[in-house]
Amino acid sequence: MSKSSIDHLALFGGQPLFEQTLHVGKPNIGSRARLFERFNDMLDRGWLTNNGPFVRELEQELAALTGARHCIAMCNGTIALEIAVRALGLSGEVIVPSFTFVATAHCLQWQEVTPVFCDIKRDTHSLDPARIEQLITPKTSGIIGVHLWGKPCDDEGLSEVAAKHGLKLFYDASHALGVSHKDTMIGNFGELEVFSFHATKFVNCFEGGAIVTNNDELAEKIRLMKNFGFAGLDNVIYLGTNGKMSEPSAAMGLTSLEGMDGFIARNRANHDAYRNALGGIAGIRLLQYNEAEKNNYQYVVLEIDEQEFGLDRDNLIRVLHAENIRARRYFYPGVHRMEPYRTLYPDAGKVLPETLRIASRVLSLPTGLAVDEQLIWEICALIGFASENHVAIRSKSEPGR
Ligand code: T4K
Repeated sequence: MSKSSIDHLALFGGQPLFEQTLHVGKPNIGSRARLFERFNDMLDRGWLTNNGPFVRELEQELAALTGARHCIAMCNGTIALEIAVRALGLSGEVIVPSFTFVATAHCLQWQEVTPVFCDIKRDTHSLDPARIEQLITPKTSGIIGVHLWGKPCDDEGLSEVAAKHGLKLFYDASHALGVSHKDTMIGNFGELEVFSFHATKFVNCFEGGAIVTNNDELAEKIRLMKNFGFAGLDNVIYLGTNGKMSEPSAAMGLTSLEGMDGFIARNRANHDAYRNALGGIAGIRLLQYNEAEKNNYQYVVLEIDEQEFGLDRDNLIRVLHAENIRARRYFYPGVHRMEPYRTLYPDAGKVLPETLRIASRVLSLPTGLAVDEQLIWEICALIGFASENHVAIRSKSEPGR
């Protein structure tokens, strides 16, 4: 159903465009038959966790996919980040973006290491190496870059600053499975890289994560740390935790990986469809991927310029949500404006102008198997309609403005 008058908008009492809610990240299941086959194998074997055969197979598959020497599967991406911080011996202060999922900072603060928030680049939404040096103090021990939206960080720039100041550098690659940078797969940059396989990631383990590294010694240490520090049956040699991935999670991960090429093809087709359908609408920038590299296209990210579009991002979100399109304001408002950071570091925002600008403009749209070209045209037609009718929408939703 298309809208020909603003009274047809669900925001003003009209019928929603979609009966069923469209989410940004509906899980990709892959082949149910293969998944249940794996569950049956697992139950027959009676081996449910603790470095089981599915976990080992998943680790091999991920190492092969990334080309890295070691992959250690974990119960989720957040624990993997915490273990990475611990294994690298980070302490004092670590430089991170504020424009990321909160876990990137929590993995530090949880261990009483101070996250120092650094601004990002306008074009990539990832750490700006040029702004790092001014934040370095004698307490700084490392940098965590985030390949946000699956767009690789400026590794050259970050490595240079890290090397110059003797800092450890690693990456939160939660969004970047299957992505390459300068023809090298993500998984091979920094000291190590961390993936997340949460249900909403395009390859998922229900809950899951992994650390990938080319450093043999580090890999050994991480393996021990995620298993309480056990080096043998009765022999604990490190302070460790329980970061193990279970067999059902690995079974899901293997099944999901088998479907990966298909998921990427669909995400890519969706991204192309959004680009075509949004092309004529002023004030919208669709974040692009570098077509010379491998991408997973798992996020469709828009920046809304209020002046040109007519509505600000939050007003557009209200229109979309009413029509059952659950667009998200990832990663608003920026981690430095969430607790405990806003209380602990109230001045952090002073050096984050780009973060504040982007956080007020960004929105993610539904993609994956839940949408197709037809749905995308309908979503984009609605966005175009909202822009064309911005004056009426604003006066009806904010009388007096
Ligand atoms: N670093 C970065 C950069 C990250 O993005 C993340 C996680 C991490 C670290 C930490 O990794 P993990 O410890 O999570 O492995 C979601 C995910 O929970 C989170 O994993 C992810 N990033 C973040 C970007 O997104 P929410 O708060 O958006 O989740 P939720 O429950 O609102 O789900 C999103 C949409 O998906 C909803 O509209 C509903 C739909 N959905 C969700 C689930 C769980 C489904 O349709 N089915 C489902 O099973 O955080």
